[in-house]
Amino acid sequence: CGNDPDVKLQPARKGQITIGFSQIGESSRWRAANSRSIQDAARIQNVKLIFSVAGLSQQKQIADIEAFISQKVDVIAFSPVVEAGWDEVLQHAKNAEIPVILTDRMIATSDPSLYTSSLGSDFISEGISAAVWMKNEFRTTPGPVNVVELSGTPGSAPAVQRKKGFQEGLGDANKFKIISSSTANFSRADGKKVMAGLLKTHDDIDVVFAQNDDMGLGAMAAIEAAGKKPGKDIKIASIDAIHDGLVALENGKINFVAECNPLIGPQLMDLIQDVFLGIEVPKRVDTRETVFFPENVKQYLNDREY
Ligand code: GYE
Repeated sequence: CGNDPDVKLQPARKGQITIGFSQIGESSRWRAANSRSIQDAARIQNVKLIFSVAGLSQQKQIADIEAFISQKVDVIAFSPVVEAGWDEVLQHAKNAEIPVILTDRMIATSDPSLYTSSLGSDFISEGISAAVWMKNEFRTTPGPVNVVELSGTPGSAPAVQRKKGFQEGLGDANKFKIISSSTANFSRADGKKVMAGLLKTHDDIDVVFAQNDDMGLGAMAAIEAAGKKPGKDIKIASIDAIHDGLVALENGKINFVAECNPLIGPQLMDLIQDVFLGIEVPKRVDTRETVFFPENVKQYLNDREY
């Protein structure tokens, strides 16, 4: 394969790589761990990292990426806060011949040539895992089983795809009734507020599907405040596997957690090195993750730093 005359070699670049990374915000332990992983990996690889944080604003992310283009960085990487609305700025990067790597979250575009590769979790299978757990957990319950979904940032890839995966996983198991699906913005405080409201209007909630641990932990607190037992009277499934989520799982207050791994720095740096050298990279790289139950969580808890 090495001597295929049709393979066009990119000019190999030399020297230190400069990358511009635009982070969504620093709103949670998951996100902070994600930022730290990228910063640590850059340091280890001696990559110059220009790191900006957008406070959950797409407008700010676009401005940050435009700034990276003006600074002529070698590679741009970013975690897009929402899926839609990136074509224009990515076209600017393409015109400037700066490769773009999407991390963690995906974009929706009709032109996949606007990015070189994407690296992140399979949000659809995370949603499917939660549904499969639920079908198992309630297999002897005749139903209906009343489900409340707490979803993440509207229009973001994890919110859209986890919902899709969850529905796909439930399939035609129509004893499950999603009686409410509301956003709590991936936030613990919002999860608590939204769940408290739902508990006032519904006295028959059986289970919560929280699209991340923070919202699940917020729901857990609201259920306790309403005098019910989370994990027993109302069960909870969530996604991420941050330390607090795993502790709640061990205590039986959350029943199931699908992992979404934020520690993608080393994989990102590997991709960037290849892209910089002109080595062809896969269009999609999945992060590896697992699922947790009360029975298998203990051994993982001590090592969980975020
Ligand atoms: O699940 C959530 C965070 O984009 C996958 O963002 C990430 C999600 C993660 O706010 O906790």
